[in-house]
Amino acid sequence: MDRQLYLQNLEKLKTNGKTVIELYNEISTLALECGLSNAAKPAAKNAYYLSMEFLIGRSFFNNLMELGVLEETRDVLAKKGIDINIFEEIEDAALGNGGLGRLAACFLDSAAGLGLPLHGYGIRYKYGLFKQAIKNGFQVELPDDWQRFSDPWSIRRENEKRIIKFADMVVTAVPYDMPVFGKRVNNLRLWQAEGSEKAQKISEYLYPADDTEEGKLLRLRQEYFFSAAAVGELLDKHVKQYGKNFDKFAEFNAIQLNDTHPVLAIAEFIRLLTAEHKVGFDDALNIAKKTFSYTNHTVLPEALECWGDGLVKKILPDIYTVLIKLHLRQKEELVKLKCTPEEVADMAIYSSERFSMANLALFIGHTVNGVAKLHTEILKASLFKTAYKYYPDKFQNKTNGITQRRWLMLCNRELSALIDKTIGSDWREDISKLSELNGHISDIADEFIKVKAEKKKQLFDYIKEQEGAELPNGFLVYSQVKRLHEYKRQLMTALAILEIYKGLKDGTVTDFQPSVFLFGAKSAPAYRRAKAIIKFINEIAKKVNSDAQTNGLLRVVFVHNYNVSYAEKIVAGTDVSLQVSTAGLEASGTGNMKFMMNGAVTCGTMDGANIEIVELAGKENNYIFGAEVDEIERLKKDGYDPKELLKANGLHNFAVSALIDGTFSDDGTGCFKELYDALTVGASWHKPDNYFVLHDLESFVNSLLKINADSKDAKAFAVKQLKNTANSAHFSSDRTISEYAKDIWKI
Ligand code: 26Q
Repeated sequence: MDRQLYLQNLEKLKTNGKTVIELYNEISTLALECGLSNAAKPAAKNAYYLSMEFLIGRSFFNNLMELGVLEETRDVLAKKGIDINIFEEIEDAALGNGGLGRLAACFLDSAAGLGLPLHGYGIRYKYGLFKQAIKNGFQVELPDDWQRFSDPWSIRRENEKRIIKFADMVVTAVPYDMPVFGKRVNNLRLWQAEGSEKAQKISEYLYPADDTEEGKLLRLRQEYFFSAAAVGELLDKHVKQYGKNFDKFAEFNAIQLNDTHPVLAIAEFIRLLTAEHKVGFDDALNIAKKTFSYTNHTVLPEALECWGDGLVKKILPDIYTVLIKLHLRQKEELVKLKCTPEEVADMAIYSSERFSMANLALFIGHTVNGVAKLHTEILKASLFKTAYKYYPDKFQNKTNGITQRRWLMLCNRELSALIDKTIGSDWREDISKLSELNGHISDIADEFIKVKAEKKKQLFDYIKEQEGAELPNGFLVYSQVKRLHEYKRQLMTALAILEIYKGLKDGTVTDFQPSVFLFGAKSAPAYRRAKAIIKFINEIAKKVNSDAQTNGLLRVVFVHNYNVSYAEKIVAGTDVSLQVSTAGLEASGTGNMKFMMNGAVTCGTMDGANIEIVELAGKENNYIFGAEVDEIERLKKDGYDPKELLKANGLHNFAVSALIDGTFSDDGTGCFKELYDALTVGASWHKPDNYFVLHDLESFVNSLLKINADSKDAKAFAVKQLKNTANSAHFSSDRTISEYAKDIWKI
């Protein structure tokens, strides 16, 4: 079916008496057929992105846009008396936790948009990332039953099932294909586990953690399940097409490992080649080395997965044998390279009874990449220092990106229209053209101010509907939306708000532009301090919002269920993007790029991609504060005493004391005291103020106030915001994916 036929069928569609869900399914199915009719010829060489997470969000609007029928659909439905926005009720597919999963979704979008053959492999979780409710200020997790509206964008492939064997059970992996539309139609294949009740459990839940080690056995099963299904299928396809000529496998296939989670794919690949296809171990190893590459997304060592030998031996005995062989072979190779025993231990695939997935990926991967310049430098200088010494040529940087189709064209039609009007619409095909805006910034500042005001109004309306909180027009919007983690320092923002609040009350902060601080964040359910921070922010919001003396100037809103669709509204309606991680700890960040593209200034530390953002958009158009990596290193080495700092700084002392002096209630849980202790004496084997919150707090508050003052000159401030949009093309995932395609996958 082509576009014309889709529109004819849509015109004919009977809508009377149908529910939103029925209409959603019928229109999606029509559009899917229209999209599939245009499927591309199979490419000679394909790349595959193996990822535990694909945080795709809502497909409806995005797919209609990619198929070039969104506006027409809007019009046809309007003629039938239906507002297309009713489909906002449709659940997001939240098959990911945060940055890593959303990046995977942006990459698929960009590859299809550019016509590059990149396909995804992952898990079709029955329940995605939990829905967050806030009860009494605390996070409560509710199941995310995203398929209850049915799933019209997926196609179950009954004939392409695979059998995955564990020592104690057999599981059927059933593929569901989600086409990815663009210049070509690519495929995201998600495997669903079927069979016994125990088997089905494998694809029941997404792990709602981004660093903890709970539920190890089930997670190991998940990782093996989808990795084995993917490489098994790729090898079978190869045999069908080219026979058992595996030397050519890497000429036709590139496999990217999204962090350590799918690294068992390497062991399974070698197991299949040697055991099933009778390839010698050396040959199998060499083929693997030409096929796999690995991306690291975090420097936190606890997030690099290791598997206990007992567990692996028990449920995956053949994989255990392959891993031990790989370990022995690696040792031989390292001895030949004249590594010291310490260096061998540091890079070992197997040590202290555990298998290190990162070390396996570093040994086999032909390429290893970080996700922003600073992050890649940190990998080379510390986390993977030894591997870098012996395999320097493997290391590359690939700074992250975001798809401008979802994160500008779809979520900000008004700004997109202003860009069209100013420089023409070529930027929609070639994002590098966005820089042409640089020549027109002061001419369009006034119009931009209007667009921003409109997007803010839409955001405030949505917040009113979702949260019941009414925000006055004209407020400056500061936003911090991302996973809740101590290193991301939402606690520092909370303390800064308290200091500003106090300043407004006692008159030390004057001439303040009315401002709202928006937060959105989910905490890993077992991460106690992160949950305490959510409660703390909610308590602050309650107090600040109900204070008649100041609530005309300062508001705080914690949105109760932050997700991709909420993000689309927040990034468009924000003035100031808060990216305040402890320097050295945020690998890249991608939210920072979404805000930048939509014309927000960044208030942030020299961390992750913030560095590249301000390099391109100009330091003078953004607000950088806080310790840089070198200083953090020095503070760690020489020691740092937050208690001294509190003694010397009354304002900080006031804000931190609010955790324990009865200003706020933690409902008797003691969780605020734990936050206080973490800042002052240390918690969980960490040093006091492990994330240097108090160290950076003063410069942070000054930065927030400077932004507030600068915003008074509306035009000058709009110019800064527009400079960010105009220079954001580099952070398109089109650029990132082109680099992967050229430098790593050779597709
Ligand atoms: C590890 C072990 C056990 C259970 C879970 C995990 C786990 C799960 C998810 C470890 C890490 C993650 C996710 C990490 C992540 O989202 N990292 C983010 O990746 C983005 C894309 O590259 C970056 O922009 C962010 O800076 C980085 O935090």
